[in-house]
Amino acid sequence: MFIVLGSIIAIIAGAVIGIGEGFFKTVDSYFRGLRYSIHKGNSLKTKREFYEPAKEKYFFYKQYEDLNNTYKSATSVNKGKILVLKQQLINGSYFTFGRIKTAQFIIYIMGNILNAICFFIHFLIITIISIPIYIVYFIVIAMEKIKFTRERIAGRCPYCHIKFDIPYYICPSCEKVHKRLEAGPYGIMKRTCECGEVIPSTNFAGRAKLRAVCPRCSKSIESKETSPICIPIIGGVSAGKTSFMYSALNTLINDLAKAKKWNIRFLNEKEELKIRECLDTLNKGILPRKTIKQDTVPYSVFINSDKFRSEKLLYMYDIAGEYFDIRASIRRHNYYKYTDGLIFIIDPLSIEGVVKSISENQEFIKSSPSNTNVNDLLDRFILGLREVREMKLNKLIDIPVAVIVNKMDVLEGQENIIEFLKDSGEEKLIRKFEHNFSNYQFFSCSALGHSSVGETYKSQGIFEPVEWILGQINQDMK
Ligand SMILES: Nc1nc2c(ncn2[C@@H]2O[C@H](COP(=O)(O)OP(=O)(O)O)[C@@H](O)[C@H]2O)c(=O)[nH]1
Ligand SMILES: [Mg+2]
Ligand SMILES: [Zn+2]
Ligand SMILES: [Zn+2]
Repeated sequence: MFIVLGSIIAIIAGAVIGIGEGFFKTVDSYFRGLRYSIHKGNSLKTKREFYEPAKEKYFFYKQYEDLNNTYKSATSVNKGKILVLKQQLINGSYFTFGRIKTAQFIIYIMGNILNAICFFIHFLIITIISIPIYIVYFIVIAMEKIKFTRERIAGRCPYCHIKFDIPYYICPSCEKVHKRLEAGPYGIMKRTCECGEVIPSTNFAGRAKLRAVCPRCSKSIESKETSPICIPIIGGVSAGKTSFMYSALNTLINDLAKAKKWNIRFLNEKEELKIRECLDTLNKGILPRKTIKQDTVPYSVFINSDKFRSEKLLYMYDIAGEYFDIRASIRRHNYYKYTDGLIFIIDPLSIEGVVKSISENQEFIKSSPSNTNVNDLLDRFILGLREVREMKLNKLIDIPVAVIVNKMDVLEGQENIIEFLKDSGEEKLIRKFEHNFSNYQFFSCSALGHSSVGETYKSQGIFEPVEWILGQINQDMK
């Protein structure tokens, strides 16, 4: 009887001590959890999704990862304490039994409650600090998104022709590549590169001033986050595509820009030299050399005006005529996916109905008539374009097309180009445009104005199609 009573008293006495011990032991668990979990370095999320060579900000992802880990660690610390107590139980007295069981119970209950409370306080503190950061973050990304959409800012690689939102940017100090230089876990308006250099990470902060490369081919990208306008020039071999492009650039730089009060700026010195050389070629009366297949690097100029929302970067693609001989090679050209307008050059000297009437003419022979059948070429091109843009046959393609009949100096006295084509038996060609494009217009021009070498060029009818196509592509340019 006394033994039982003694045991009960011992257990109760143990339990009283155990309560204190339990309380005492639970107090520091959360803080130990904190110590185990909070450490420098990157969050798992950025390691998985970004992996940029930059220093991560604590208050973006990491603070919540640390919160979770702290809670988990604190729970484990409590479990550990319960286990340690269990080991003391072996061969223990009633007193020890009462003390340990109670302490374990208290740790179990109080530990969880205390952890939950600490978790909540911890959560509140980091959330109060984080909210303003997230608000700024969302405002910044929304403003950038709005700017990019409104001003139609995008990236195009002039070499491998992929499109992207922003290119890869290079740290000016250590040359490390930042693949996603945008507001995020590394900073909102700016970030610190691994090397310590602070670099802007938004358009507003001046990111576009940094050196950039194409995400796919790593070639240098100089488009500077402007609004691209891509216009390929389509037509058979010797139709006069290159001649037209030179003339179009000349007209744009010297006449159109003046008439519309646009400012023209070159991409870089190399591009300026290339374009100036073309214009020189024209003025000296040298015929353009044959375009080779490797040449599909566009000619590009920046166009700006007070009226524009943003500067535009015009890319004109002078494509070798052979590319249109096979549909598969049309399909392979990525830029058709994002083409803003098309210039389709027709050589009237390749039209059967025309050839019959003037084949004796000396000028005709000198003007290297294209020997590509323009109808077949157009069929292949339209099919290829539909394939690239994944468009059904019954839907009209909504890219504006300037259909330009070139070399009109050889065929004098033709006022109305549509009538001329009809009279030459090419009504079907007109129908093909009508049945496939929702916005097209016919023009006639003479890209060189002559066919003989040595004469300075006197182009005719270049201004109108260039003005028209730019105006159709972008309201700003009307
Ligand atoms: N008469 C005349 N001939 C032209 C004109 N434009 C181009 N040509 C002739 O067409 C040839 C091919 O021109 P090019 O621009 O190289 O054609 P591409 O193969 O389509 O790029 C030139 O060498 C000229 O002989 C033009 O306006 N008038
Ligand atoms: Mg050419
Ligand atoms: Zn590229
Ligand atoms: Zn760096």
